[in-house]
Amino acid sequence: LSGGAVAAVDLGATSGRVVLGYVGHGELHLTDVARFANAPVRTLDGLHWSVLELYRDVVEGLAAAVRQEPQLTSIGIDSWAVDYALMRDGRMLGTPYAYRDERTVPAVEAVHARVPAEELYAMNGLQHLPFNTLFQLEADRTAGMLELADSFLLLPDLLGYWLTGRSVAERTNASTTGLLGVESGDWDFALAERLDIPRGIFRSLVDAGTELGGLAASAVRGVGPTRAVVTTVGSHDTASAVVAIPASAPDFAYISSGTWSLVGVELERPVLSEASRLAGFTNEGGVDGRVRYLHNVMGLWLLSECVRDWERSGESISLAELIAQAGAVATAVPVFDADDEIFLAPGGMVERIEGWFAARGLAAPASRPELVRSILLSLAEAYARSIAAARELSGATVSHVHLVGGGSQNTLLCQLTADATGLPVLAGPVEATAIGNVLVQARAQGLISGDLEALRALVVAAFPVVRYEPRVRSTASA
Ligand code: LFR
Repeated sequence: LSGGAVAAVDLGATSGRVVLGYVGHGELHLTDVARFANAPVRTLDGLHWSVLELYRDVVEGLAAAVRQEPQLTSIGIDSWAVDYALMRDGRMLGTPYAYRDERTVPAVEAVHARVPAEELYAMNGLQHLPFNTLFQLEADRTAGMLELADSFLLLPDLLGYWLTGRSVAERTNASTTGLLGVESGDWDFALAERLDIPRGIFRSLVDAGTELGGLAASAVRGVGPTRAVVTTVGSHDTASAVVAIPASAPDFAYISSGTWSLVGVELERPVLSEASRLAGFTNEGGVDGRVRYLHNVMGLWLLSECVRDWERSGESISLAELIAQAGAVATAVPVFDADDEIFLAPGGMVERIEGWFAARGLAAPASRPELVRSILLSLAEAYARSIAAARELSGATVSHVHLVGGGSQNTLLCQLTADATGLPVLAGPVEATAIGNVLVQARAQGLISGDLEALRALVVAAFPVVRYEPRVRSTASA
């Protein structure tokens, strides 16, 4: 084992980053090389990702990484899940849609008419989310776009293809399409056939930790000469985040808290019971064949969309100040269902939250600090519900909660989560996704070795957590 430097490209729904990771000789540290904004663009035909802009930002970030670290050995890419580009003869057909686009509303019905939700769950093990790739592909099919395509590439696979010329389907992210067999871990061609999705559009699956190769000449023109190769990682951001949970014992639940909050446990085997389906639990594919048994909670999206509303009216908002004010609220605030699908689409979030209370004849939070506190409390309660359900449905033992990602810096959210779950919350690292990305490619390149527990031991040593004790014992801990 030699030690060395790798670059993690980590793309989120609101921002992306390129990070250098130094790994080996017992060392693990990260430094930021580039950060850039990301936001969907609404055009006449819906909500899209500006993927060319993203690719340019990635290439510029990698150029900076290579300048800073000429001995860079590897590059890994992760992003949010489910979204993809349709391709033909290696060219992108049109601009990828963003998963919050509403075009899948009729597609969900059309898919369920062919394959009932119960049957789908038995095959793909996924929580029903209207934006899962199979519903998006149905929308493309009815729009006549699918028949033009010879393949589809999930976004990290698209960027990997543009960098190297090799097109594959990395398995953790493929597990979010709804077209991967939950038991087999392979494309479910029988399901695809029932949905009139042609077999030919599926690329070969590869595991996280597969070397794709060096940069294509077109990429070298932007990045500069480098010996670095592109290596697949858990290209679903949540899969990378779960790799980097600083766990030293197996009895933990996790919350990967960013735009979304992904709440659950790690399992060896999927849980496919009817109760699990009804509770909205997903069995996504993890690195090293683990199962990410979790529930999607709406997440800090609720807060960031409110902030966007306020900023739209010309105010400049300090998030830290907002949270401090919410922390100082001494009265009880009302709680809403942070899982409600009405919060999925962008825009008008303050109104939608107020509308949620109004529709039930309840009083909405009376002031802005109360609204912010209500959002965080509603999230914490949704976390507690999901953790309780995950334990019950899977039989997993849970003695503490790891909270990673952006939300781990929100001290109020962490404390409310400890209170609501009745369990100690260990917060951090904030950059879990980038760390998981770094570790998996570093292992594939022989800079480190070991199973996920060994990788997590490196995170424990390098990134101290902040511990929050529950202030009130709730029954959830019983
Ligand atoms: C988190 C995430 C979730 C996925 C959602 C949409 O960033 O990847 O895991 O359900 O985004 O892709």
